[in-house]
Amino acid sequence: MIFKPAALLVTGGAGFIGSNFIHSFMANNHRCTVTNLDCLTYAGNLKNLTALEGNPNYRFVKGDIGDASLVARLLAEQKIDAVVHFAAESHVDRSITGPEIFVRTNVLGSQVLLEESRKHWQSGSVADFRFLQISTDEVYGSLGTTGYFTEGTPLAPNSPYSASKAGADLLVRAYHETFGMPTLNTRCSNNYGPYHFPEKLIPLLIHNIINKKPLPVYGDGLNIRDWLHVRDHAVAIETVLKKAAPGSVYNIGGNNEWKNIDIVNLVCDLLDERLGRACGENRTLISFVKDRPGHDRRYAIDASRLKDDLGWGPAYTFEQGIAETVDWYLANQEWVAEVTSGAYREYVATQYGGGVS
Ligand code: NAD
Ligand code: TDX
Repeated sequence: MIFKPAALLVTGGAGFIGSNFIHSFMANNHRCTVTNLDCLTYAGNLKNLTALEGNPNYRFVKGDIGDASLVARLLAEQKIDAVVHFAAESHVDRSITGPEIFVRTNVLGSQVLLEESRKHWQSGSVADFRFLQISTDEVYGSLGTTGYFTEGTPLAPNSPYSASKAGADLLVRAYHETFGMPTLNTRCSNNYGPYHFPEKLIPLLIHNIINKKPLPVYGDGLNIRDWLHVRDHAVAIETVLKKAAPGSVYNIGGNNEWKNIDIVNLVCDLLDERLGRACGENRTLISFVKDRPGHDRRYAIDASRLKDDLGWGPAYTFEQGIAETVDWYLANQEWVAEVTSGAYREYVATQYGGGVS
């Protein structure tokens, strides 16, 4: 049976994947309202959502997922029947230099959201309900040269980031097992595409190449990531939300493994052509640097359950998706410049009276 939500609470919708999801979901679901709860950390950018300003079905609320009374009020007032939970600290390198906020947001914040959702669902004020936890393949740890992560792979996170995401996943599981709460959990591979914060590999490469800055490659550059276009991820989330049985876990991935150094070379070569530079010029910017501590060697997702059960598959080929992404960043250099200069924070301040943390 298809679940048709009427009122979504999206957390972290001003970030990279959350904002892409809101655009995609609202384009496909004209009758559903979307409340976007985001506290606007450095990674939250309302410029990602300017196209929705004035849309009567969309509402932005600046607030923290750890604020129980705010969450309870939104769930009740908006008659929320589905929570799609993206809000998180998401950068592995930051979790190594400052793990505390990762536990606070990703574990404790998720627990508050779960607990308030449980009370709201048990109050019976909505006919049906789903809580969808957006997780990551990183909770499974690292692979050797062969094999894939399946939904049955034991959780073995290696970074404070992935440990905090695994903590939230286990709480989601516990709320389903203990209270029978209709939870869902998706674990996706690395995303790329528009609105990606330029601390992450692909947008960092594009930005640095344009500005002829060094391209830091960690370790030997032979770590492998499995890349998926963010819009394919958005459609997969919508599919799971509507079609998956409560309590289920789904991997999401595009069967698209790349060694980091091959991605770096590819983006260099695409931009040689786009920027009219000599063939091979951008590759001279590559700089091998000290490795990330605990750097997972390889991720590879087996997403066959999602395809077999719910019929989802990626629409983008990587060649098309990466070329479009490079072109998006070239066409939106103002967005990148505002992020790197910090000017996007001023835009937030003009909307919220300077009360930006
Ligand atoms: P992001 O860092 O771009 O965005 C995170 C958003 O959450 C920001 O808008 C931020 O302001 C908001 N936020 C942070 N703490 C909050 C709090 N306490 N209350 C309310 N809002 C808060 O992250 P992203 O890359 O879009 O990732 C979104 C989700 O998807 C995360 O849960 C992440 O673990 C997961 N994920 C990401 C990837 C990827 O490749 N980026 C892959 C798989 C899963
Ligand atoms: O400057 C860099 N140089 C480099 O070699 C950066 C930023 C990264 N890397 C490497 C580390 C990784 O092997 O590139 C790979 C990708 O790095 P990130 O973009 O930082 O992503 P990753 O650590 O793989 O995690 C991402 O995918 C899974 C997201 O940030 C997570 O939120 C998601 O859960």
